[in-house]
Amino acid sequence: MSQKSITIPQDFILGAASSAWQTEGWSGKKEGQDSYMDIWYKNDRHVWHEGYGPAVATDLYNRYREEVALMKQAGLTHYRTSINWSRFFTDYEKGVVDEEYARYYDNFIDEMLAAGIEPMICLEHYELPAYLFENYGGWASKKVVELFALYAEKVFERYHHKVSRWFTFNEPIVVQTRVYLDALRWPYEQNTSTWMQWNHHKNLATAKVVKLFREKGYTGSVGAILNPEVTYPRSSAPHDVKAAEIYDLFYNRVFLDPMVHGRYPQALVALLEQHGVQWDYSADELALIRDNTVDELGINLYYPHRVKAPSRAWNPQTPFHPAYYYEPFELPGRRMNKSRGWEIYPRIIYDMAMRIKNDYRNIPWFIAESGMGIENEGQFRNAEGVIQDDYRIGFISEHLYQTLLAREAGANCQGYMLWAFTDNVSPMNAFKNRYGLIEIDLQNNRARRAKKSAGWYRALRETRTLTLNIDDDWK
Ligand code: BGP
Repeated sequence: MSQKSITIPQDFILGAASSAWQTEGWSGKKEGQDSYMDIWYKNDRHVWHEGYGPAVATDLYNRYREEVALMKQAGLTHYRTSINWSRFFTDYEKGVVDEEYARYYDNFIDEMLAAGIEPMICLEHYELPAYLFENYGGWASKKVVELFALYAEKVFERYHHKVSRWFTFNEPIVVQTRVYLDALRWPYEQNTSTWMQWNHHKNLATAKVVKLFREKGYTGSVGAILNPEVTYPRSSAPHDVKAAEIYDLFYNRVFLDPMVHGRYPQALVALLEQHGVQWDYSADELALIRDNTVDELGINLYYPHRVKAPSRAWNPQTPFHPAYYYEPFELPGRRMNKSRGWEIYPRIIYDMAMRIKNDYRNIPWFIAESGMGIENEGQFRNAEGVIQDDYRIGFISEHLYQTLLAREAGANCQGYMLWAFTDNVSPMNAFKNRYGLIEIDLQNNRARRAKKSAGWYRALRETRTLTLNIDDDWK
C-alpha cells in the first residue's frame, strides 16, 4: 500500500445522479399518471423490500429546495436526474403538459441553476407511462416511439434555454431484459422477439430525438446513458473468449454500436436470425439510426461481469436466451460488496475507457453512475449521529482514481457522477442498500442528514486533488 495523489482537472464534473421515480414520490400525481414502475409496484408489492417503493420515495417533490441546498453543501458541480414522462402530460397522445408537475421542474431546475449546479436531464429512467404499456405494449410499439418524440419536443421547448445536456434513456436495456428475457419482473413474460423490438425502438427513438434537437437548432447535446458491462472471459481459451464476445454483443453492443457508430453489429443480426428472433425494422429506420448518432455517452459502471463457456446442455424447449452461449463465472477470491452481491473491481473503469477510446471513436463520455449500496448503515453512526461511511469514500476514491488515470491516458472522459446523491428507492431493493452521500431517515419523516462522505466529496471539489491509499500492484 502506498499513498498517491492525482489532480482533478478544473473542468472535470464531480456530480451525483438520481432519477425522478426513485426520489419524487406520488405527491400531486393525478389519476392515469402511473409509470411502468408504479404499476409493477402496485401489482407486485410483496417483492419490494419491506414494502417501500416509489409511492413516497424520498418525497423530493416537496423537498427539492432543501435538497438543492444540500447539493451545494456537498460541492456538486452537476446533478443528473430524469423528468417523469408519465407525469409530464395529462394526455400522452396529444402532448398536453401537466402544468402543475412541470412547474415543479421549472422551480427545481431554477433552484439548481441559482445554486451554480448544472442540471443534466434524462427523458426516461424507466418512467414509461403505464397507459402506453397497457394500451400499446410499451416500447414494442412504433406509436410509442412517435409519442416519445412528441414528449421530447415539449420538454425541449420548455427547458432548452435552461438545460443543455440531455439524455434520451438511462440504461435502455434493463426493463425488457428483466421482463422479456429473464422473466424476473412483472408481468413475467419470456419473449426474446419482444426484447429485441424494445431494444430497436429505443435506438430508433434516440435517433429521432437527436434529429429533432439538431433540426430545432438548440444549443447543447443529446446523449444516452448506457450500462455496458465490462465482461471478462474466465480464461484466454477460445471457448471462454467466445462466450464473452457473444455476451458483449447481446448486452453491450446492441446499444453502443447503433448509438455511436449508427449500425447494429452484423454478428448480432446474424445470431438473432439464426435463433428465430423476429424484430420489425425498416431500411428507413436503419438510415435514421445511421444519420443521427449521439453527441456523448453517460456510462454506468458498478461491477465486472465474468463469463465462461457453457458446460450444461440447453433445454430445447427453452426459448432462445443469449445464455445459450455463456455461463456466469465467479472469480475465486474476488472482493465483494456483500450487501449488493456485486464484485468490486475498480479497473473496469479504465478498461471501459480504453474501449471507448479505441473502438468507439473516443466519443465524449463520463461516468454517469458509480457507487456502493450498503445495508444497515445505521451501525456506522458516530456519537453525533453521522454515518461514518469510510467504505464509500474508499470505493469512490478507487473508482475515481481509475477514471482520472484513464483521462491522463487520453480517454475523452468528462467526469464522475456518484450514484446517488441521497439514499433512494431501488427497483425491488427499495431502501435496503443505501447509496447516498446524504442519508434519508425513514423513521423520521425522511429527514436528510449528510454522511461523512458528503464533506469528503466537497473537499474533492475544493482541492481538486484526490489522495488515496492504493495497492501498489494497481496502476
Ligand atoms: C442502476 C440504475 C439506478 C440505480 C442503480 C443502483 O442500474 O440506473 O436507477 O438503481 O443501478 O442499483 P440497484 O438499485 O439495483 O441497487
